[in-house]
Amino acid sequence: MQWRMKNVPLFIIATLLFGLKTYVVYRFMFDLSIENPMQEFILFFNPIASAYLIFAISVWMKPKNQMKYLRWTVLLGSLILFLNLVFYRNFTDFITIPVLFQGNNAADLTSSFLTLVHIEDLFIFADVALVWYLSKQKFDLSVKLPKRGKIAATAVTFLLLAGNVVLAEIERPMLFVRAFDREYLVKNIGVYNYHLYDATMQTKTKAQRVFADGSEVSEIESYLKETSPDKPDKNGELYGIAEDKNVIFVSVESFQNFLLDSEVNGTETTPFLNELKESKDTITFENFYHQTAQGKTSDSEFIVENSLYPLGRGAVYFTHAANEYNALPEILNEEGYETSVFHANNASFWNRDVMYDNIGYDEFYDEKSYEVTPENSFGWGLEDKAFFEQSIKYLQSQEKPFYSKFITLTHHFPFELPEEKAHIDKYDSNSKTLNSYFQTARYTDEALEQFFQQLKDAGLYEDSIIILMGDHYGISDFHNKAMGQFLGKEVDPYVQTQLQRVPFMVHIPGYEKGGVRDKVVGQIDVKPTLLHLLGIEESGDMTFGDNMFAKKKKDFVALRDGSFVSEEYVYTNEVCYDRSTGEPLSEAEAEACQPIKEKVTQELSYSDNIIYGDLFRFYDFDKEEE
Ligand code: GP9
Ligand code: MN
Repeated sequence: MQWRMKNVPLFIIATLLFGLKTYVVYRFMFDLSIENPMQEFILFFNPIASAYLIFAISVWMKPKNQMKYLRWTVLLGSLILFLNLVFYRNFTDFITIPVLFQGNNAADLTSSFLTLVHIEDLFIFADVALVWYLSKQKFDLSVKLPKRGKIAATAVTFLLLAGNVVLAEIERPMLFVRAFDREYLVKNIGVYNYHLYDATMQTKTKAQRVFADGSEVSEIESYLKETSPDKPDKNGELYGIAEDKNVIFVSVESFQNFLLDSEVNGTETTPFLNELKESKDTITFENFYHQTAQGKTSDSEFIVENSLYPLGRGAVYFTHAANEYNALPEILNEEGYETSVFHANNASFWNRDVMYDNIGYDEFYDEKSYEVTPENSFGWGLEDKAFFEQSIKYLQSQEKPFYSKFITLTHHFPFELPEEKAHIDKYDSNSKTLNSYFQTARYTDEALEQFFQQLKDAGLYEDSIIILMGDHYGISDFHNKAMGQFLGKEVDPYVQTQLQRVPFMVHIPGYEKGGVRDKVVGQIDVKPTLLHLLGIEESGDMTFGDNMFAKKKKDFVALRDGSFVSEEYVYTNEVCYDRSTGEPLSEAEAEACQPIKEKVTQELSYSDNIIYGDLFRFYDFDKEEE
């Protein structure tokens, strides 16, 4: 029998047309980065899977309804794609439900809508026209299947979807839990399924919020008052030393403490940071812990900005970006600071564009603010040296005093560096990751040295304080064998916990009494510490951390998995270690860890409740102290 259009049901035609169309739009009209053949395949596969999911439902309908359903869904789907494209042209991002309801975004879009629409966008509706045309013909393109046929057609939907999910998880493990970046989501599951995902997340968050009331807030407030009695500490050490100065905060990617003072084949890894550590105008905390979880850099940002803990699952920057916070940039804005972030990556990575907006940053200099060329980029993108160099002009344009956060990128897993840019040997072990780790760390050390010089040349140095902080570990426990070889000792859970220390340095030009401090502190303490140095009194704030210079400071640093470090103990994997010797304590001695362990569990859950219930909306941060 001769093949005729009439033999192919319309839902199959629509699937093919709509799927292929979507692929072409992803590939040629969006600007998605495709890094390998697997990504290319997923990008091709997911629109077909989504299209089939949408259209195959029609087999359960009456023939007449089938046509109607196909007509309207193909139109609706195309509209969704088109609106996302328009939104993308403006924001290099995809639409999310909360963003739709954010006044400024919508206003921004309506005013520029026409300039964002291109004539070739008509292509997005070509299949719509065809499906409408075919659906109105005399010959019948509907399907009449027996029940078994309907079930089989639906089973294919699940097979395709499962295939898509499996491929996405292989390409980007934990994609659905951690989310990372909307661009990753869209590349892996397509724009339609991405909207389903977004809606599910949104509903979940909303539901938790709805059931919360303000009753728990005062309990948390009393707990915090009790555990940190010295806040604010106006007569304390260094209060207001940086009053009215600019703050340049550098979040140094994947930088662990053990890099400082380390050597590879007799060459120092971080000569600049080592020198800084020894200098009189720098205070270094050698027992400073990162407290991040799955949200990695974004978690470290969240902790620093809010002095709240990150969530155990997912990235708060993604899951609770619309909450009420009393974040550092908001406080500083009120104090007359101009606040900004510099980071040469996609604005939507970790949902930063949305979160930054909510917590009050005045500007975000993302990838689009930089000139990225093949010569000055590799791995994750723009190299740190070019990043700092190109940032200076923007920094100069800031109104003083300013608070500017820089997030470096070169020293990021997999720590790759073009050979001619490496100024230290690779380490030699069974871990390629650890071997290269020193080279990119050295590169970033050089970039920081140049940055200090550039700040001096630009006349920005004298009136600023510069804070350097490692965001989280770079070498996971997967590399413990190689790490053990490097450290010359086995990496047991105690050592593993101690490896979570990252640099924290406060550089105050002209200060003479710097040095290394051994107090146990963490990222949770950064916000109160900064406000203390700037002489900003926030008596009504709710923070889980303390000013690091306070005499009476909370006596432990809690890690997100429930481990903790106190002056005397390190507790992890249910074992209590003597912090000074690293030896596990006997059962009787280990009792000493119990009360701290309880506090840690309590604190983490209080912090979680604040985030899940959006509890700060019930709290008045400006209320007068009684
Ligand atoms: C991405 C950069 C790295 O923009 O901050 O994020 P990470 O993978 O370290 O969380
Ligand atoms: Mn990071």
